[in-house]
Amino acid sequence: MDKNILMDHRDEIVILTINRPKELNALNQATMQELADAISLLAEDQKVRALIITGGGEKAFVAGADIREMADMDALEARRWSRFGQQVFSRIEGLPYPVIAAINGFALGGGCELALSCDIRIASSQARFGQPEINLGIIPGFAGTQRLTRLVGKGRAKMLIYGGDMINADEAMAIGLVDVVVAAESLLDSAYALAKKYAEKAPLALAQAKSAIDNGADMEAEKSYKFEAEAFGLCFATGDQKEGMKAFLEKRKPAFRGK
Ligand code: CO8
Repeated sequence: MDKNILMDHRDEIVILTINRPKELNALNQATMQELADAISLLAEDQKVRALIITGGGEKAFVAGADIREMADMDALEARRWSRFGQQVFSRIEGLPYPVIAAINGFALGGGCELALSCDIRIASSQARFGQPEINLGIIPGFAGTQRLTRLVGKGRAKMLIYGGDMINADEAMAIGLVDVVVAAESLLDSAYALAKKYAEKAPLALAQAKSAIDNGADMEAEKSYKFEAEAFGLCFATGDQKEGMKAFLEKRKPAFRGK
């Protein structure tokens, strides 16, 4: 069987490639299952400090869920498929370290939704974004109606979802859908440099920051401040906090150990 997900471990950073280039990396159920299995392995791996997700080949990050496979689904199958994809993407979002989408081409439908489940989106200037589901008579089903709205606001999410048009990388940057745009040839190096930078920080503190930002966003303000205070307090139960502050006072670089 072809392997549709490739994983390249480079020290403490993993580059995960969705690799069905002939189908523009469209997510069929077999690929989604492979992705789920890969994420389970990554969630268990104590050595990983950052994950980069990208697409195989020149043209696409991921051009969506596999239309050929969905064409004959009934409503129950479609709902099951939607829930499965949502759960896999939520597990990506919940990984306790930074996840960077390195968007090398088309990020459409489920591909845009995959990018939305990552912490940070770096796009090649050749990338194209969109939620074209409406053109197929459906709506985004891997949490795109929710994550896109939270990220870019209702009006812009509705324009993308109602219109089904593609936008380029600069337009995506202007609405906050991507965080950085770089030349195609430097995409992976830029993503790797960012991953490396984060990997050198205190991993437990970084995980608490991620949890506070992601969980707090859905809470009422005062509750989210309390949540932050809990996360802040937890940092003081780590050796890394002692080391970070001691190193500052001793005017040296901290040596974080993730403990
Ligand atoms: N699914 C299946 N196959 C695809 C997909 C896809 N999403 N995208 C591209 N392909 C295939 C093409 O069929 C083609 O295959 P073949 O060579 O066998 O004909 C091959 O990839 C190359 O594609 P094109 O020849 O079309 O390449 P172009 O450069 O001409 O066009 C586009 C590139 C513009 C990206 C075009 O391929 C396209 O419009 N693709 C579909 C994009 C799309 O509509 N995506 C959204 C899909 S729906 C979705 O993602 C819903 C997610 C939530 C699911 C919830 C569960 C119910």
